[in-house]
This record gives sequence, structure tokens and C-alpha cells, in this order.
Amino acid sequence: MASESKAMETIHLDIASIREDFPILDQEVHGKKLVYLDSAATCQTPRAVTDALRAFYDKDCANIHRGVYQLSQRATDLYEAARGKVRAFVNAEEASEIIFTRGTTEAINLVASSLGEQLVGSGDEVIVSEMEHHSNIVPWQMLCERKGATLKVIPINDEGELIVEEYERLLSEKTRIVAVGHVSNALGSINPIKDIIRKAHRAGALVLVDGAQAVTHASVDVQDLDCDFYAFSGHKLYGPTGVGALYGKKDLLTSMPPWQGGGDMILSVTFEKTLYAGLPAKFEAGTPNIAGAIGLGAAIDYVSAIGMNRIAEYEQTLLNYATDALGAVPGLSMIGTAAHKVAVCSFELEGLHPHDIGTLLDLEGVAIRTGHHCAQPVMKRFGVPATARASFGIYNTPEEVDALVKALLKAREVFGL
Ligand code: 7TS
Repeated sequence: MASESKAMETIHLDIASIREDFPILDQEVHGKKLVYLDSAATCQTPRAVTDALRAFYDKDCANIHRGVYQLSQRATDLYEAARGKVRAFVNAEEASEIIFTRGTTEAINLVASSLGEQLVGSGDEVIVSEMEHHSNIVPWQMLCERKGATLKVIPINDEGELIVEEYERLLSEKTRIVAVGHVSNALGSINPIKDIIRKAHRAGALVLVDGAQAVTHASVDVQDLDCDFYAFSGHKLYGPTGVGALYGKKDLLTSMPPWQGGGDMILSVTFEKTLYAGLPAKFEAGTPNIAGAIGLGAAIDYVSAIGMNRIAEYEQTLLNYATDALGAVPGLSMIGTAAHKVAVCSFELEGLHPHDIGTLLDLEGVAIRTGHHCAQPVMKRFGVPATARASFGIYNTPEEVDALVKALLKAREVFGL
């Protein structure tokens, strides 16, 4: 096992040196070496990102787009350069198609409010899937309630894959928007979104892709996907919390009304009439998370230097290793066994409640997430109240998988199983 682990590291990535970029990993909890396996909730942050944040606050901090003085100009340049990095990262055609938001949740709410208000009416339909995170359900549900529209749900099979034939059946001339996750946070399933997008377009519907769990595991090309909107969060891409991005096709964003009013999103204001700014400012009312955007840009530089394809390849090998190792734990059943998956392992352990698993693992230094993962419909679909979830990032190693397995076996012992 040890030699296999060594080979994995040397063939794909220099994990030891990557780990050195993440000082947080070098610590003990409850007297045990920290094993961080909750990157699907939040990825840890490399020094390159915290250095960029510190440099901004130490040298360049000022508000943007308003000052003629040098500091403000520098802050503006850094903020707009970060937008350029996001553009290149998802291969959008223009930087003005990238709107900085507070994260995925805000990006989806922006589209549901602005586009939703304009496009969806009484009797219309919005399609989501059964595996969505709550943030890609609730904004659409709220919109449908406001408009008298109907929310339709693509079911999933026992492996945790979308049933595409059912999706095809749901699509109709009433469908206005299809909002679907690229990758499920609770199951790890990678959805066939290119196909989903093509079919939605054929039916005359627009598509928003929730990319929160996807951008960190593989490269994304919004032009190749031909999605209308793509949303993601900085903190799931080794960047800061409180910042994320929405990609939208220029013609759509241009024709959509602003969703929040305030400074920076206007051309001129009188009490009689306000003229709105063009893209992207129209959707960025108020002082944005300037440092966060710059930090997100630094995170993109960081993962790009490693290479998204190499990251994907390494994580797939780690997933295979973890799937095999967890499969050998007595009483463990994996929830989410899609043919195409990212390195997320949701599971149940017979005789143990997920919260007890989480607490006992914590005592061994192993940090995993337990609960419904903000995907209660997924829990309902699989008939469980919660799952334990180990999710992996670029800094995780096969030895950490071994530590997880060891801690699970110990938890069984503690409960006399
Ligand atoms: N969509 C998906 C697929 C997610 O996994 C998450 C967060 C969100 C949207 C919301 O992202 P936010 O940055 O706006 O909060 N998922 C998780 C998780 O799996 N554990 O904690 C947060």
C-alpha cells in the first residue's frame, strides 16, 4: 500500500510540496495530526492567496472605480485583473460577462431575481434536479411562487445519476429555465451538462449551471458547454470566502434588469430617473469584496500553475483508492456511486449515526462533514436522515485515506460493532 501511495504522488503531483503551501494542514487536533477531508464545504487556502490578501490590505487598499488617486487606481486595476483571470479560467469570451458575487448562492439568486422576473410568468416551468444543493432549489422555488410558475424536478437513479430520459420528458414549450448542478456536493456525481444544455436550448429554455463543486476538480469551458450562466464560489477553489462569480452570456446579461440598486451600478441618478451602468457594473451595486476578488484571482493563478488536468487526474486516482479502501470497511455503504464522480465519498455506517461518526473521527483528528449537506431532497431520495461525507482536495494523500479508514474501524469498535 505504501509503495502504491508513493507512486501515486510522484507520477501525478508533488503533494508534499503542495501541502507546504497550506500552513493550516500542519497542526494537531485532539493531539492527533489533522486530516482535513471537508474540501467540498470549504477548501483550505494556500499562502499565495493569503499573501495576495495581505498585500492588498498592506499596500493597495482603497475603494475602486471612484478615486483619481493612485491607490484607488491600483486597487481598481487589481480588481479588474482578477475579473480577467476568472474570464480566462472559465474561458468566457469577455471580462464583462463575469460578475463578482458573494458566492454561488448570490449568483443564483441574481439570475433567479433578475432574469426570472423578466422571463418567467404564470403557467411557465423551471426545471431543477433532485440532487441540487438548496441554493439551486430555493431561489427558483421562490421565483415560481411569486410568478405562479411550476418547479419540475429531474429524478435520480440509485447510483445518484440524473435520469436523462425523465429530463427529456420534463422539457416542453413551457420550460423557461433549467438550473442544474455540474457536480453534486452530496453524491459527487458529475452530470452530463453539455447534453442537458443542448436539450434545453432545443426546447427554447435557458440554462444556469451551478458549478460550485465542479471548478475545483476539472477545467471548465463555458463557451464549449454553451451554458447561459455558470456560478461558482471562491472558497471552493482554494480562494477566500465571501466572493464568487457568475458568468453570463453578454446578450442575456445586457437585456436583464439590475437586481440590486446602489452605488457603482449607475450612469446617472436624478429623483426622476436613474440610468444604469453597462456590464459588469450593472450587477455589482455597492463596494464589492475587493480583496476577495483579488484573492480569488490568486487562487486561480495557483491552481492554473499546477494545472487543472493534473489536479483532475490526481484526484481521480485518490477517489479510486478511497472507494476501494472504504469499501473494505464492514457495514459501510456508499451513497452516490455514479460512473462519473469527483473525489467526494458520502456514506453510511451500519449501526452508527453520521453525527456520532463525525464526532468520533474528530477525536482522531479526521475532519469530515456529516448531515444533509444542504441537499435534503437527496437524503430523502436515499431514505437517510444524513450521511458522513469525506471530500478530497489537491493536498490530500492516500495516507489520509488510510487514517480515515482506521478512524472508522475504531469508531465501530467504540460502539461494540
Ligand atoms: N451549490 C453547490 C453544489 C454547493 O456544494 C454549495 C455549497 C453551494 C451551491 C453554495 O455555495 P456557497 O459558497 O454560496 O455557500 N456546498 C457546501 C457543502 O457541500 N458543504 O458546505 C457547503
